Amino acid sequence: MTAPKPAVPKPATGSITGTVLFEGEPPSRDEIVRDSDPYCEKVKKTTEDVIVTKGKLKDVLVRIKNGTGGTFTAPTTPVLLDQKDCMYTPRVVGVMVGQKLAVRNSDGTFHNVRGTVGGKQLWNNAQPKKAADLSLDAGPKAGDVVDLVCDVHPWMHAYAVVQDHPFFAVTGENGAFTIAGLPQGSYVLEAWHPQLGKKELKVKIGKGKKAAVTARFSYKATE
Ligand SMILES: [Cu+2]
Repeated sequence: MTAPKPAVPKPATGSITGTVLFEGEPPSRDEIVRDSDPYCEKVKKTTEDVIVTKGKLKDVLVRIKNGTGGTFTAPTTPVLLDQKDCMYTPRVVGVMVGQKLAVRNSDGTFHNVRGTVGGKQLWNNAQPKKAADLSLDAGPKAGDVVDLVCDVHPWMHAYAVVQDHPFFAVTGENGAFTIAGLPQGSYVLEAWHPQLGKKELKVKIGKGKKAAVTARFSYKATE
């Protein structure tokens, strides 16, 4: 008997490209009262809970459902979260299980970085001005969402969403996302927004022209 030849894996070329829409009147973005810290108060900022530009929704993490993409190792490069003008930039990031979060303080003031998953604390670190970047472990398992807050500046809030695969993207102001390198197959595509919640779509990556799929999510304003 001859052993079957090991399959030579072909690079996967499937992709999902799409847009996240927000229909209706977006919530107003009020100025944040930041006079508890004179450094932060110098720059005016409005709430970033729901950012809609021309009907497109920012800060949506789009991914294929965890557990359906195969086995992948995390990149050794950390995901960078900056604290600038007393806000987190970006506000929503995707991270892989085992990947590090690098948290930077670009401000001339003191922050503390506290991370929780479902109310359980992962870490709590002081970060004075000019301190080195923090290297933090992201959530221990796929599906976790790490809430990052600063107890000095209670308006600061960021979210690190944990995946077991690299097939995710976060929308910018144009609401657009692209997920590339997907093998042929059927997937559940999930969209998650910190305030507006989760939505799902079924997508099928086929061969040839059918390997490039478009998808659209739509969130609606609540009455
Ligand atoms: Cu702070």
